[in-house]
Amino acid sequence: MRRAAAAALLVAGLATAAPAAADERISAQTRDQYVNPDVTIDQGERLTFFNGDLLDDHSVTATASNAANRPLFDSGVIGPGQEAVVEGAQFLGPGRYPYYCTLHPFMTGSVTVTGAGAPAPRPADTTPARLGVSIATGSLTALLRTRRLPVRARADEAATVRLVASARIGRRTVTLATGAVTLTAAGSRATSLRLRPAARRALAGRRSIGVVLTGQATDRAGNSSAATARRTLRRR
Ligand SMILES: [Cu+2]
Repeated sequence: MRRAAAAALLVAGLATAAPAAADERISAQTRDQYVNPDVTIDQGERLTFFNGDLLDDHSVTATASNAANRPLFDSGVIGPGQEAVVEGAQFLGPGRYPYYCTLHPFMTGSVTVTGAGAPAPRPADTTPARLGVSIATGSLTALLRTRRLPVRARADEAATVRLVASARIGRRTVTLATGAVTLTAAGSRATSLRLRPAARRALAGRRSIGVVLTGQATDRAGNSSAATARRTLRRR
């Protein structure tokens, strides 16, 4: 008796946790309008976009972007009579998410996600950030005066970038400066690395040096990638 009751509770629990079975569909019609712009889905539910407008292409594209600067969900541009999955909607948590048509920004709507169901598990991110680094000065004089090396790092997703600048002086490779920058989203960020005192002494009397800047990025999933920049710094 008690066991049966527990089993019944378990079944009830599974029923509420399981993703909703029903699909939801946004449709467009002639001309340049969504038939049902405001739709409601449960978490994990599949959302599709049917373009019933015989005269134009349209999309369903989230206004908000993710950390990689891509729309939270997007059907892509769909031709007349075609239907496509609104990719990304299955990952959304509860809330209201405005969207628009990338070809006709006056076409707008919203996807409301209820607290029911569960978001689809995201596929593991195994792609490292595309990283670029650069040295933002060519002046050895300025480096010695400010004791800072201005540099820039850019990546196509959020990442922490560790930076090491070194130079070959005589037969030795001298570490000039180290540091790190955090990119909270795709983009570019400038910083300056403090020149080590030992490096400053090693540079005294030099007319020019070849600086190598190495960046190592780690994205939010732990994937790493590297980039290198070289620049000759001269006395000015
Ligand atoms: Cu459109």
